[in-house]
Amino acid sequence: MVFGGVPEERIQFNEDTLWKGQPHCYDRPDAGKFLGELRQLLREGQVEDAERLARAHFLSDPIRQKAYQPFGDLRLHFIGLGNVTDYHRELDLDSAVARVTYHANDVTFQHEAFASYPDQVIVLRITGNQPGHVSLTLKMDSPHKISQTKAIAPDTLALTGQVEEGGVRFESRLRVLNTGGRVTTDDQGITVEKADAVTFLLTAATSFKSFQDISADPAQRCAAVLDALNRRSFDALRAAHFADYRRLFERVSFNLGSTARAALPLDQRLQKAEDLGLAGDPALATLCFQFGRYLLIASSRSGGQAANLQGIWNDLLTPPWESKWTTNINLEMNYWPAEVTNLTECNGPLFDLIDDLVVTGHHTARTYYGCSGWVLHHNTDLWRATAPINNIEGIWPTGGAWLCDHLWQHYLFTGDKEFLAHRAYPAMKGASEFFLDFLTKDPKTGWLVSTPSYSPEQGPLTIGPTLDHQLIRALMEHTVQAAGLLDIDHDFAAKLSEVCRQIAPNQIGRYDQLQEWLQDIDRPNNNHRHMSPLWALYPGSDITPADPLLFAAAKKLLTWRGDGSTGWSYAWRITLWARVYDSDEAFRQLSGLISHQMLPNLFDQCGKWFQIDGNFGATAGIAELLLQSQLVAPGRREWTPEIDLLPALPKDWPTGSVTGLCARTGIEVDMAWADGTLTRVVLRSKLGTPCRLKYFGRTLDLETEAGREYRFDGCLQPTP
Ligand code: FUC
Repeated sequence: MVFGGVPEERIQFNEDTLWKGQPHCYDRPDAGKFLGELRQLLREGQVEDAERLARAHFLSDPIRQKAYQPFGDLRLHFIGLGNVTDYHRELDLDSAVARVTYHANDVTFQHEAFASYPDQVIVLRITGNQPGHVSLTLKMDSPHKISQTKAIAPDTLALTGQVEEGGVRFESRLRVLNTGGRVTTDDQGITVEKADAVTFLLTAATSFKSFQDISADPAQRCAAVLDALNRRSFDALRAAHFADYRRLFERVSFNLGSTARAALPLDQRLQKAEDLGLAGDPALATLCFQFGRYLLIASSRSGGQAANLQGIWNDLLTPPWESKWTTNINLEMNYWPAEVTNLTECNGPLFDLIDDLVVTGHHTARTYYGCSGWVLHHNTDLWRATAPINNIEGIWPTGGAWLCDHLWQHYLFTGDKEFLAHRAYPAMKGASEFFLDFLTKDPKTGWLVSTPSYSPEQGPLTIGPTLDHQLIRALMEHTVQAAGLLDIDHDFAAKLSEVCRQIAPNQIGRYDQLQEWLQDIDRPNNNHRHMSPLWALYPGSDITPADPLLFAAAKKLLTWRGDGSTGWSYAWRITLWARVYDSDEAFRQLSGLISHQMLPNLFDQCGKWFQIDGNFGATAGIAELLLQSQLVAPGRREWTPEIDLLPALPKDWPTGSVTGLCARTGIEVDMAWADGTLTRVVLRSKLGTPCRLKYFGRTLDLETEAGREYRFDGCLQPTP
C-alpha cells in the first residue's frame, strides 16, 4: 500500500504466508459422538437443544481460526522539501504502477512503485528532474513485537521477526541503488543525500513451507531473491513487470465512453455518483471493472496464497474476520471474475488451497461425521482448518461442494482434460463421497437431506437448507459428467446419479417464492445480505427460463431481498439480476455498490471495513451484464454452449465495446454496440467446439474450428 505522502511517505507491505498460529488440526476428536443426537434433536424440532449441544461439542478447537498478518512498513522522510505544489497521486491500471508527482524547490519529483511478480520484489524509485536533489531517510519497521531491523551490508537493511513464540518467522530485505549523491546505512535506517535518483528493492519471505511445515529459512529466501536480480537496472525490472502484467491485463478492454466527471479525482467522482447517479460517469463503471481485474492479478498468482478477505492488503494485527477465507460466499466471489474476464491463471492459488483442504477436510469428515471423502465448513485459514468455527452458523458442511464448482467451471472454460483428470476430478469425487455418506433420509418426504446445517448466515440450525441441496446436486451432476468425459468410475457415477435424484428438490412456497428452507417460512420483508437459495441462478446455472415456475419463484425471492447492504451483497445482486435479464435492477445494484460501498481508492467495504469481495463481484457482475454462456446439453459428450450477447445491457450504456471476454467452452468474444444495439461480434474459438449465439430473439448455430476467428454484424450475419 503506497500511501503517497509528502514529506512523510509510508509504504505498508505484506507477504501472503504471514499468519498467526502454526500447523494445527482444529478438529475436536470427540465431536462425532454427538452427531446422532444432534440430528435426532433437529428431527424432533428441539432446535434450541440441538444448538446448545452443537455449541458445546461440535465446534472447532480453538473455536476461532487464525489471522492473516501485516508484515512491515517503510517510512520515508524527504529532507528539506519546502513548499510542495502540483501534487498528483495515481495508480495506473495499464501498467500496475503507483505514482506520485509534485513540485518543490524548483524541482519536479516523481515516486514510482510497483510489485513485480516475475522478480518477486517491490521496486520504489524516486527521481528529481534536476541532478542532486533527492535527499531522504528511510526506516523499516514492523507492528510485530518480536522484530528488529539491522544493517547487513552498506546498501541493505534486514527486518527480522516472528509472529509469536513457535509461530511463523519472517524476514524482509531492502536494498538501495543510488545514482549520484551519498548513501549511509545503519541499524536505524538508510540516509540518501543529494542523489539524482534512488531505487529501493524490497523483498520479504517467511518460514512457511506448507500448512504442515514452517521450517523454511526466510533469510535465505530473501537473499536468493536479491541475488537473482544480479544488479539489474530499474528499467530492466520495470520492463519485466510490464511484460508480465500486461500479458494478463490487456486481454480484456472495455470502453463505454467518457464524460467530464472522469477527469475528477476519485473521491469527488464517488461523491458525484452518490449525488447524481452512476449514469453520468460510465467510465467509472469501466474503471471498477478493470480495477477488479488489476486486484486479482496483483493478489492471486501461481505459487502464492489465494486472495483472502482483504486480498493481500491487510495492515492490522487483528483484522476484521481475521482477513482469512470465508467460504459461504466471500472466497468464491473473489474468483468469480477469473474465467469470464480472461484471467484463468489467477485461479492457481485457489486450486492449490483446495488441494490442501481435501487433505485436512478428510480428517474432519471422519472425525465429525464418520464419513469418507472430505468436507469444508464456512471458513479456512493458512492452516487449512475445515471444522465448524465460531458459533452454530459455522455448522454448514457445503463449503467444499461450492469450491468444487470452481474446478468444474475451469474445465468448462478451458477444456483442460489434464486438469480435469488430475486436479478437478479427484477433489470432486472426494467431496461427492462425503455427501454419499452424509445425506440422510427425511422420514416425512423420503428425500435425502443435509443435516445438521445452516443457511448462511440465517439461523436456526436446520435440516436441509436449499443452498446445500443445490450445491450437492451440482457437485454430483458435475462429478458424473466428469467421470463420463474421463471414461472412468462408471459404477460410482451411476450411484451418484441415483442418489442425486433423491435429494430434496427446490421448493416453491405459498407466496410463489423459492424457499430458503424445507419449511415454507420465508418472510417477504427479509432483505438479508446472503442470497443463498439463489445460488442455482448465479453462480450456479440450474435455475433458468427453461423452468418458468422455478425461474419466477427465484425472481420473487430476489425481489424480496431488495437492495444490497455490504459491498459483496450488492455485487451478488448484480449477477442475479443479470441472470433474470433485468438490466435496470442490475444497474441499480451496481450504482449502490459503487456509490455507497466504495472507499476513495475504490476498495470495497463490508460494514465499515475494507473487504475485497465486492470489488471482484462488481467485475464479475459487469461481465454478466455483457455476456452469459451456459451449456445447452450437459451430460452429453458433445456440449454446446449457448452464448447470450448483451443479455442485460444497461440503458445508460448505449454505446460501447468490449474485447476478450471468455465464454464456456473456450470461446473468446469481442462486441461493439451503438444506440443500445449490437453492431459487431468477433468470436475466437480455442477448442473448436460448436456454439449457439443468441441476441435479442435471434439465434445462430455455429460450428467452429480451433484457432479460427468468426465475425458477425449486429444481426448475426457473417461479415468479412
Ligand atoms: C460472511 C458475511 C459477513 C462478512 C463475513 C466475512 O460471514 O455474512 O457479512 O462478509 O463473511
